[in-house]
Parts: sequence; structure tokens; C-alpha cells
Amino acid sequence: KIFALKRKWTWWYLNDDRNKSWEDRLKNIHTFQSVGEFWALHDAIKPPSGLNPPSDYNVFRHGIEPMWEVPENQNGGRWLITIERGRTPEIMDTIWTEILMAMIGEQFGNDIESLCGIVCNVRGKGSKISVWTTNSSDDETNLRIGVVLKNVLNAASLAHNRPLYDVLRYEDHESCQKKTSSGVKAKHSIYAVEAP
Ligand code: M7G
Repeated sequence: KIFALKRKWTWWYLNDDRNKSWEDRLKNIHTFQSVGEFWALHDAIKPPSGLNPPSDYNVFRHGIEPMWEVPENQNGGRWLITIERGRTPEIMDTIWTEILMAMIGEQFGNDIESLCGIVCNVRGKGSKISVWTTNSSDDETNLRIGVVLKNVLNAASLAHNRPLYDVLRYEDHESCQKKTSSGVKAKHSIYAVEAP
């Protein structure tokens, strides 16, 4: 039996070839619309921790390219989870798979229409996982998406018996593109554990 997903998703890979432009490094690997196809792909390719930095995985709603320039991302932003250098690589793989399952499993309800996809940036200096949303000014929707992420990751932290993250920070793509060494100011923050 084929367990159908509600919509199509495309998995992309940005390779580590530093001699090529960013656009030329980005390739779409496969579009899937069933649970079986998703797991076959997920298990056939390397987990994020097996990629050579700098490279990325992106899983986006079919039809949305994982780049700032397209209309769906032009005014968008991202919920960002930073994975410090010293953390075990499995943490990144777990966060990646947990958010992926939540996303293709429709745990965001109607807000999925505002969610474009998820990104894993594998970097030597510390990797990042982010969830891209289409309108960085739509605070209500972005905060609801953030709360679902928090719930998914807190449940996964319990299941894996270790805290997977400290904080989710929302920033708009525009400030990321203009970022200086001082970093980007977050528009919203959601902590894994609220301050007492
Ligand atoms: P990054 O991969 O988001 O973060 O951006 P990093 O600093 O952790 O590596 C690194 C560089 O990749 C940017 O400065 C851009 O040159 C390029 N780049 C990243 N993104 C997401 C895009 C994009 O959406 N479009 C284009 N044209 N370049 C991008």
C-alpha cells in the first residue's frame, strides 16, 4: 500500500564545490509524494552529518525553489536552530529528521501554506537547521509555526533523552543577506525551557 502525502515535496542538495557559484552548486535530487518514497530517499542518502562542509540539504514544497530570490521567499524569513561545533553530529540528524517528519506529516495544519521548506546548512564552524516561512511580517503565523517546532523538538528531546536545542530564533532573509560579523537580530525567540 502506498501511503500518500497530502502534497509533493522536493529534496535539494547544495554540494561542497567551492569553485562553482552558489546557484550551480544547487541541484534538486528527487520529488516525492508518499511515505515510502520519503523513507527510501532519506535512508539511501547520507544524513546531514555525513556531508562535507560546506553543503546543504533543502526539502521544500514542490514548486518553491530554496532560494531568497523567488517570490515565495523574497519577503520571507526563517526559524533558526544553531548547532554548536562541539555537539555530537547525531543531534543535527535527529533535529533534521524530526522536523522533516512533522512537515511532510502536516503537523503545521493550515500554516503549511506559509511554510516553504526546511534547510540544513552543514558547516565546519557550526551547522544550522532552519524552517523558512513566506512572510517575515506575519508575526501571528510565524509564532504559531514556532510553537509547533518547539513542541516537536521538546517531544523529541524527551524521546531521545537529551536536550536537542536551546532556542529558536526568527530572522528575516533580508537581514541575513546584509549580515555583518555581529550577526542578525532575531525578531522572535522561543526558548526550549522558559526562564523561571
Ligand atoms: P548561507 O549558506 O545561508 O550561510 O549563505 P553561511 O554563512 O552559514 O554559509 C552563504 C552564502 O551563500 C551567501 O552569502 C550567498 O553568497 C550564498 N547564498 C545562500 N543562500 C541561501 C542563497 C540564496 O538563496 N540565493 C543566492 N543567490 N545565494 C545564496
